[in-house]
Amino acid sequence: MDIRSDDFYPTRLERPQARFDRLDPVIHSQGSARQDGPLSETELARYERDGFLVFDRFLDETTVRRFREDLRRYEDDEAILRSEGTITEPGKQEIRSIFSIHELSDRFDRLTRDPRILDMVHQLLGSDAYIHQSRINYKPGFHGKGFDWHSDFETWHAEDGMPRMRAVSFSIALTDNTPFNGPLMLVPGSHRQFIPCVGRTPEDNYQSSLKKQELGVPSQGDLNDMIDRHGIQAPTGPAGSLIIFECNTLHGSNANMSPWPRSNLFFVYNSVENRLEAPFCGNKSRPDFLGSRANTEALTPLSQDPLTRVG
Ligand code: 6CS
Ligand code: FE
Repeated sequence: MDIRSDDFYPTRLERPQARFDRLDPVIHSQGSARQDGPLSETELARYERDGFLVFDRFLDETTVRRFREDLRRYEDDEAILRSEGTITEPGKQEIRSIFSIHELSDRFDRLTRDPRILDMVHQLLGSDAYIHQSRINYKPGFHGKGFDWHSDFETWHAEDGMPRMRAVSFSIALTDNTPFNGPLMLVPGSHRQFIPCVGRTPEDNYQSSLKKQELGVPSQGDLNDMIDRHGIQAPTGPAGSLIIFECNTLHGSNANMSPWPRSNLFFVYNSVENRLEAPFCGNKSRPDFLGSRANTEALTPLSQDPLTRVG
């Protein structure tokens, strides 16, 4: 397949290619707009350096408990279990991920427009934003499988046609994340380079990749260099903690061998100036629950406290 002239990050290639420095800024707001938001200059500089930020107890216990109760209801909801956006663990009926969670639940939808979150999103992306993807990753005790090392941007670029690195993930822990239940691991500083990956993408790759990702995974040589140089961090913390990570930060997680389940909520915000194009791997677009095309209006912050309303 020929590489498109508007493809700044060629990947899924026939032959290995060297990694290269990203062509996009990490923080997109410029001039005085950089200071216009809740993140301090120290936090912004850390995000620029590491590609992620951690806030302990971002949501209080009562709020997290309500979200967790919602989760428990979804596990018994036949319609949700059967929906295309619900992914089960390989070879099992246990839930691995539920996508498009903000379209299933009013409470999650309101959280996407919480001004405390959206103000940070705007400060980082330097524009209005919309939800590109939302999901809950479950990791049941004993059975929860891991996620191999990857950059989300690599997949969103190749399989969804996200043109540039101008998106950010907000991950809120709905259970405690401990060293034992397969917490998110990140490679600090990895967001500054793009790693082209080898291998042509089959149509409907997502049907297997969401259970176990085989393509869009960097070579062991690249991973070795990057991780040797930068190390690994696995922020742990109580339920309610927030991790903000840049779309190109390498991350993964181990299986959950502990008896304690681990669930994290993810909202991915994309800049309205970075809406999806045709997938750069040349395939047809993935369904909307993975990469939103239908609903890309700029989100507006809710004025009342979005979480205290009963619903
Ligand atoms: O394919 C995707 O879009 C998803 N896959 C992974 C492993 N991480 C990000 C994203 O949810
Ligand atoms: Fe990911």
